[in-house]
Amino acid sequence: MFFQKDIETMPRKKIEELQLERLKYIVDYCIKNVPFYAKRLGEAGVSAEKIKSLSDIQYIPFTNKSDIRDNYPYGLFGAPMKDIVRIHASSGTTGKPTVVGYTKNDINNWSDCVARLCMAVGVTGEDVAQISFGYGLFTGALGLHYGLEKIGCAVIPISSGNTEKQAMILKDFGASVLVSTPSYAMYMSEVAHEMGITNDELNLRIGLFGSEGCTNELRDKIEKGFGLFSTDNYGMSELMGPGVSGECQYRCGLHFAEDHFLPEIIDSTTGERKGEGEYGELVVTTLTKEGIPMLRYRTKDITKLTYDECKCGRTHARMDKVSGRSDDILKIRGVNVFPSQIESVMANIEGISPHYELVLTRKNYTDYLEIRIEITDERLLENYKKLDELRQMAIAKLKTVLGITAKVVLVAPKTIKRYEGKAKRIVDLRNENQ
Ligand code: DLL
Repeated sequence: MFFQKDIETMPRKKIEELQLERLKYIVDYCIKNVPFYAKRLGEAGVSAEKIKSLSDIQYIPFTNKSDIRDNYPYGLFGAPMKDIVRIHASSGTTGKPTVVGYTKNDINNWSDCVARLCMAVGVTGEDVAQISFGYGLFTGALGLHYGLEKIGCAVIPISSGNTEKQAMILKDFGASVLVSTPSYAMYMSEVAHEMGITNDELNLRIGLFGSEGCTNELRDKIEKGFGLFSTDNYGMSELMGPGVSGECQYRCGLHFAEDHFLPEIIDSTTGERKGEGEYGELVVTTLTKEGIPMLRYRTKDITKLTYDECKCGRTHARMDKVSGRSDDILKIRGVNVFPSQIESVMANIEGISPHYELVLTRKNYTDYLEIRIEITDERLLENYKKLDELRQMAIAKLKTVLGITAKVVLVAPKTIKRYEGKAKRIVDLRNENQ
């Protein structure tokens, strides 16, 4: 199903013409309305007139998160406060948050983009959607909320937290769509089953999961746990929030909203542009945003792009699931390891749950990785031989995939911390152990 079929299935050539026109417009808009960009683009010798083709984007300097922080809170806004109707911010773990603003047009475009990804997996106006993302400065909840309302869904704005109540409402209100992070959906299904709620008593059919990575293996477990079909959707506050890209029912890549965003892939070390199908850091230019336009924003997320038409008929570029963040790669004894690789290995071992934590330590200038992971059956703790066999098997499988030996610690069920939003799975103690 489509929300804006003409746009979503636009021939490639037309998309590129539209993007070129909008790229020129946004460069001009930035120069006229954001002093930071006027200076930067002036120094780089870039103006709208100089952009003759989409590849001329390479002459525009990158924008980094630090540029937004340095201009805290409103310095990069492109519209006066009288035209701003919403402010969000990303929860910076260190220092000040990254603040973003939206005009009425931005909110309208944002809800269109979200409505597209909801309809792409079959959400209709008959659905009842429980939004279990945290409402507030985080863009996840309100982003999905406006998009779902736009297609006529009945929205339950429960926010995150109080998981037993979430499970009760899920059942009593007959929610057919669940919106949350995948890790919270996993946790919620465990709690619901502990409360004696069976999938037959639920009306769930679709999960709209996003805001953090999720391997296909973990996705399968959540789908079985709740008896639903789910898609992954991607976004970030600096670009808009959710709605930047999302899967359709075929789940072969996340469709980019290319009429609003121009994606590129670069080598995160050299900044060189990479070709179709090559992995690298995603860089995005917003083509229509007025509140806080972004030119070549470095997302730090690692993925690749393809421009083939999808089986569903959509023609916009598709990005692969995010495999990690360029600043998230764990470099262990010289080997690059993505947490998602560890999750995939673990999910295929019988007897091990999807709840894990990666603890990094350093001794004598050497890095060590410890994987703490829950077993599914508590009784195994009394059978040392079996427990050790399971542990050895996990170590061997990890070694084959990662190329390094990790320490595996099997812990009792329900001892690893659960999260109601994005899960924090990495505990990095390396600087403390130095
Ligand atoms: O997480 C926006 C969002 C909300 C997207 C709800 C989808 C659903 P931020 O809090 O600014 O915004 O975090 C952005 O989260 O750079 C990625 O590293 C990560 N991320 C977001 N979606 C995905 C995803 C929202 N589907 C950062 N897969 C991004 C993997 C994701 N990582």
